[in-house]
Amino acid sequence: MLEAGWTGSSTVPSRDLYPHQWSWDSAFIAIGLRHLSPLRAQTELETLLAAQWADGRIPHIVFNPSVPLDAYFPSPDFWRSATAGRAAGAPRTVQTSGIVQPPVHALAAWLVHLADPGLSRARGFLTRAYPRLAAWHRYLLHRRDLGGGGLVSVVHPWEQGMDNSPCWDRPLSRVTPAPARSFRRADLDHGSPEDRPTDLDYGRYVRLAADYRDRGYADGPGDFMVEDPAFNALLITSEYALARIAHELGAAGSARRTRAERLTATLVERLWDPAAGMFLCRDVRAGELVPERGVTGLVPLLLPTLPRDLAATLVRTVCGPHFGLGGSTRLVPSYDLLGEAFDPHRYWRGPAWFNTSWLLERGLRLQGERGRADALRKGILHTAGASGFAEYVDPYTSQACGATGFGWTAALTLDLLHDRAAWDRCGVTATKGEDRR
Ligand code: 9WN
Repeated sequence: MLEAGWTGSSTVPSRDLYPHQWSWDSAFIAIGLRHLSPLRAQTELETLLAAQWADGRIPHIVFNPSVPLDAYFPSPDFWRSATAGRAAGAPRTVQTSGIVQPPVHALAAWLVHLADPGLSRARGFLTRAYPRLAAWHRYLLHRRDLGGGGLVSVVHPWEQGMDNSPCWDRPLSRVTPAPARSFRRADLDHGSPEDRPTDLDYGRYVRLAADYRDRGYADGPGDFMVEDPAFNALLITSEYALARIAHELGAAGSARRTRAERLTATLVERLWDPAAGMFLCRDVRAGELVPERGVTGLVPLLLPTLPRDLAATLVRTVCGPHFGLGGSTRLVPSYDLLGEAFDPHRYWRGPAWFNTSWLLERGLRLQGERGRADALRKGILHTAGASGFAEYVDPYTSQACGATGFGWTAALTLDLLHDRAAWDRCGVTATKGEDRR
């Protein structure tokens, strides 16, 4: 899979459905690839970083010029990065989208470095990556704090990566859909319509992206602005990784660690919902939390300075009736099993994904939940193989959905197979001692 998806400089998530380079896919793929070829894992991240915009953003897609325009929508001629993105500093030599995806990259870079520090030092991998990763975090923290409360907002559901989650339904309902005749979806050529987002949702995605493009990709208040728990938790995890990278390069990392701790406190302050027993998304435009339980709200389990009582509550929630882990489900569903919008097959509205389950396996382990982490690890390994390394699965039956031979499913399986203690040793999530409050 990882061989078949390798283009010579990066890996496609799926040859049919997603024939270009995707940002957070590449980070997850590099995390697995480092066990096969540290050089390829470094190259994967370097290719993505080479497409960074001058304002610091890392685009969510880097287009492969040899793939026909109609193979994926929205294609380069929709985003028009080189012209519409000129003021924001889009690269001239490569075509990209103009939105972003979750910042898993510094974490990936640190893990890739640890796989072969000698090679990494000889190639100057971290020396070259560090300024770009730092600029990426600066972009998010300075240009994307649209709510003014210290957290990053996403401006499109595709930015958060869980595109069709019911968490977006409310904020998306304010967006006027682009007319169906104004675009042609390519995803339905490969995926079953019952598994994919509806035409109405697609119309809204297109409208949001076109409006952003027509504003020259300038950041400011818009129709869709959401503070998302997973996006921000991954930024915090990557900030810890950047602290490690800075230290490796002989610089001080303590300011980054302090920032990561401060961001954790802000995340709790702005997104924790005691009644739900988990984190929720904040609809910045409406100034309120979205009352939907998505897997995104469990991802802060990854944070080492999460207060102990909140971590314990999150563990109860993931194993309780809303997510069923260890009871009715073996992998973590993307959305509330009891939610009105739950659908076991439709994109991000119920099925289980392997990247989020991998993140929660790491989070459970970090929080000292070894038995639960071991069981989830087993569930991921078994289901990945049995489903043909599916893109996602029915959370009850593990029936394969979407693409098979999917990039991050293969890569993260490899990572779990390789060394379950590697994460514990990587130091990204090391705590300052026993007191984590
Ligand atoms: C839009 C590539 C990407 C993943 C996302 C997943 C899906 C794209 C789509 O595929 O999104 O970016 O066309 O649906 O939701 O998480 O990065 O695998």
